[in-house]
Amino acid sequence: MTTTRARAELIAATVIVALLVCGFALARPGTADSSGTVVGPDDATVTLTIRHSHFSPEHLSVRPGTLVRFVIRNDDPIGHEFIVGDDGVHQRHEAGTEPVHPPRPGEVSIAAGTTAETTFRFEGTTGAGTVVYACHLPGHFRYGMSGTVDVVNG
Ligand SMILES: [Cu+2]
Repeated sequence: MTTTRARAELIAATVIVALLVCGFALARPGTADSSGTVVGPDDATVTLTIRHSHFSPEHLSVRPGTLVRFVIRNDDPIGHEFIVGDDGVHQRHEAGTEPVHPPRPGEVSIAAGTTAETTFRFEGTTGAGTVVYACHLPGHFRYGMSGTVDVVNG
């Protein structure tokens, strides 16, 4: 009888620990994937992969005000860049002639086979909206090397 009770208590304790671990994993901020996870409002890290001149994932959702650290792994045998920002930023880079970018918030070059990172804060002042990230090396944006970030309230 004592053994049965002890076993029942052990099972109950195991279930509680399992639930706590699952709850922690679900509530844990700072991670994101392409499955529709909303990043933020706490600071977060998003990992992007470049392959065949495309970003993966190509879509993210972020809460306003979130500071996102982008870690971008370039699996291609050629260099790329990661530029995130408003329309003006993209127009400047698409028309620009900078072959390599010094590290600026939201702008980084990623040499072939390397990983680079940059941070960007998605401000909430304009409310909900869409922010684009892209590579503006010649022809890459037109080829489809871009993605979108939905800045979502709530
Ligand atoms: Cu590119």
